Amino acid sequence: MKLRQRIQCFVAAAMILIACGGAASAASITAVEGNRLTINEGTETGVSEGMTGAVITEQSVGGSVRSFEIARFEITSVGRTFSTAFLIQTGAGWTVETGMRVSFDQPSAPPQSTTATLEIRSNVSGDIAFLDGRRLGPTPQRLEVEPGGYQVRVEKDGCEARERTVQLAAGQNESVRITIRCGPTPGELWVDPATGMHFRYTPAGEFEMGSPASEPGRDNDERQHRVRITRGCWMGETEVTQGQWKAVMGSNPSRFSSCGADCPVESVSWVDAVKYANALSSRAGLEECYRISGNNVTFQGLQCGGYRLPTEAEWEHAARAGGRHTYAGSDSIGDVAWYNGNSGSKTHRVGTKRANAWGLHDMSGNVWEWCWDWKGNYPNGSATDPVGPFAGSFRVSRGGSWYGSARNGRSADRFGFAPGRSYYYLGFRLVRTAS
Ligand SMILES: [Ca+2]
Ligand SMILES: [Ca+2]
Repeated sequence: MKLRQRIQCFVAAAMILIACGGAASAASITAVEGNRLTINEGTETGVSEGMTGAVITEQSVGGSVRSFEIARFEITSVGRTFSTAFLIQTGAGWTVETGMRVSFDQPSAPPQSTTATLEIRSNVSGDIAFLDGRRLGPTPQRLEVEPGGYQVRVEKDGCEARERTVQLAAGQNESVRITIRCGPTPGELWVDPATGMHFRYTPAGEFEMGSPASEPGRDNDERQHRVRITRGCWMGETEVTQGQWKAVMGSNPSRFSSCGADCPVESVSWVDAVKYANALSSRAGLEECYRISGNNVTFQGLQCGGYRLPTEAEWEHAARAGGRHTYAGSDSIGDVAWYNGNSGSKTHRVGTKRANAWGLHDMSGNVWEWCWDWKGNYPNGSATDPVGPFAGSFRVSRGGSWYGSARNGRSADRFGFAPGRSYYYLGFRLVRTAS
């Protein structure tokens, strides 16, 4: 039994020699001097200092040749040829001689890595990677971690965050690529195929609604407070034009009809405006956002997929477009607005003043714009998707007009008109919740 074990050991050792690149049969002792051996193999065999092995001899046993280990050695130095110090073990009466073969024990495995390497990639730039909720920074990320299970998460504003679980073993080198789906980029253009009207993407986000106490010309109904808008929207690139109104409603109520089809429609009441929104939704095959019964209008809510008036908060969020300018896109009103200082007492073609950062024109000036909300006081504290009070006397209007002063063109300014009335400096723009 003991014999068989030794033979098996030799066979295993011979295979290692081959794996090391040397020929097993050629590894034999070329010189014996005291307790030092010289073996006819050099560094190219893959042997190295510290390795151990055995001296082998062969003997005929019962008609077949068998190998026996007769002594052990440890390699103390390696040269072109190398010497070994060997441990004399001659219990079986063997003497180590030149020509005897040697075998090597399985070389000790290279030191095992106790950590794993994790690489995190994604399909977008400007994102943030998290590992078990810990913020790492933008991808790609490469880090050494303890073996175990991890939650990898990638987030980006305007995108659906995604996460994945990875299981890592010691020494593992794992690359995780997370694909996140992003919505349109802020300011991206969408053209309604049914009407040809232009809309710009306004992303979900938080902003300071209202004006700082230091803002010249502010009114006391502009208390600054934090507002969160949870839905991205398609906001009209301009005010609704006379041409767009006439195409749907068949007539043109505008005082400044001689200004032309590209000038904003005005002299439309709030009730007219919501009727137009419903008519346009119907034409585009979208859900109608208002139930209209006489002057009684019920809003289907911000999840409605059709055209509607922006809420006052959506309007100001879009006007500010992530910035802090006094007017929509500038601190100098003449850059972005037709107001009483430059209008020549009339409306102007839409889109002839500079757009704000989200591609929206005439948010300040040209015509006031109806919003959904009843005019009321801002809430105490922050708000999420506010839609204004349940009831009131005036519907909010925003942005000032050709007729109004610069202070009415401020992004924070608020005004209100009775919903059944119409004025030649008051129009609107439409918005649609992005799906
Ligand atoms: Ca305007
Ligand atoms: Ca005001």
